[in-house]
Amino acid sequence: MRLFTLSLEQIFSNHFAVQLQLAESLLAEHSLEQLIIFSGSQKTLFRDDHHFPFVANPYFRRWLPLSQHANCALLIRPGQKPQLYYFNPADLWHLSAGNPEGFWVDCVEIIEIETLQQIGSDLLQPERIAFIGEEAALAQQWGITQINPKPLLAALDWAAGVKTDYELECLREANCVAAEGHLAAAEAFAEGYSEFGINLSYLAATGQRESQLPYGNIVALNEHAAILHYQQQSQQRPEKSYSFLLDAGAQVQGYAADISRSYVAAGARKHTPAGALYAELIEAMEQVQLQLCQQAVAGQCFVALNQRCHQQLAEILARFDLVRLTPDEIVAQGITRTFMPHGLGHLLGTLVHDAGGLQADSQGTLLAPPAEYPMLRLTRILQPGMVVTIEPGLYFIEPLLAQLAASPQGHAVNWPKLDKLRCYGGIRIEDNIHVLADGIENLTRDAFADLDQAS
Ligand SMILES: [Mn+2]
Repeated sequence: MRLFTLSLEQIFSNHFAVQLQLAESLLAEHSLEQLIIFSGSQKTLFRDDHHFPFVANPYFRRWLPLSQHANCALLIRPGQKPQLYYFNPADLWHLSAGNPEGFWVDCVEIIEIETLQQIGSDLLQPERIAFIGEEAALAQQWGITQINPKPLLAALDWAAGVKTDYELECLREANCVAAEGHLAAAEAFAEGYSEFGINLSYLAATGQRESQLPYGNIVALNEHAAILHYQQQSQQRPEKSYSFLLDAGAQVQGYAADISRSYVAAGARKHTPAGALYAELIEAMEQVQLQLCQQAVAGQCFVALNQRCHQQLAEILARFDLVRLTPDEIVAQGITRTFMPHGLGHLLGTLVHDAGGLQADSQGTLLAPPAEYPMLRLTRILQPGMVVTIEPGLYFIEPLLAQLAASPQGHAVNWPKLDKLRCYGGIRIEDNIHVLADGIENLTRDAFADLDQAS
């Protein structure tokens, strides 16, 4: 596994200073004295005493690498060192939070607490404090009225689109961890494992528990690959193996990787025309994906890039004789949307679908996606320092194919050919791209290349 190449203390303290400067200027702008960011509280199941897995909220994770720490609060007081209320009560049942230690501790003044009341009683002039977190009732108990003020969140979401060096390093490392998992999963697929078994191989290779993943792994064999967010993991090995789609990430210091790969089963590829065709489609989609990645440079409008993706998808549909129209006609008639109903990509950070992707400005003006592509999660112009996913797809989704068949465009589809692909489900290839002023850094391909060199 790759280690951080820069001193973490150094790049973290720079990152922290950037967050602090932004927060202080926003407080001044909004006539607020202080800002408190709460990590979150543990949630229990209804009428049960078991907890759901805890994950600190994404705003808190942007400040401190304490994803697993509930009931902590960061208090920003302009001109002074931020205070961290570090929840660390004696607990007979659970492992305690432990001594605060690591590369981040020097950036904050740490106050260890055993109850949350200790925070409330410390707060002066709560009416001049803004609270960020899910626990509105708690903030109200503390006398705070400015809870998750929209203009403040919009400004923070907007700024979070551009990553600091520390964040980039976390995202690189998350890609390295996820890439190891992807290689192990591909091997497990080749050996005929079930979805469940493939997922276990992935978790073991990445050293993550399921609750530490940034999102539930999508481990889809055969026709399951047509379900965009397929959430089950069958323990049955399918009778016949056609294809495998894996959309799985990793989390490092609270930052997410989000990687997808598609594979054809070796037997299907060798012995059936549909398998060979599906393999060629993966190859064609990979070429499209790589081209789109190269175009994710600063100044590029992501809506236009999404449009280009549909144009290229239409070329594939025409070239492989799946739709008997010209590429322009295929796009104009909306047919590509049947085969790729999701957007080309999204911002990536402490959230897998990072906030702020649909903002026109730091005030939070909505920049809605075009009506034809309502699922597009990113409409901004790309800037240096952004990290985005590029994830074109080509799926054979039963309900959408049924709609297409029943529509006037249905006659243009080469159904006999397409029908043979249904059991393959679909294709998605997804990399994480760091946008540069004059090019890109492909965090995902670099991570795979590192592993390749190491082996
Ligand atoms: Mn994604």
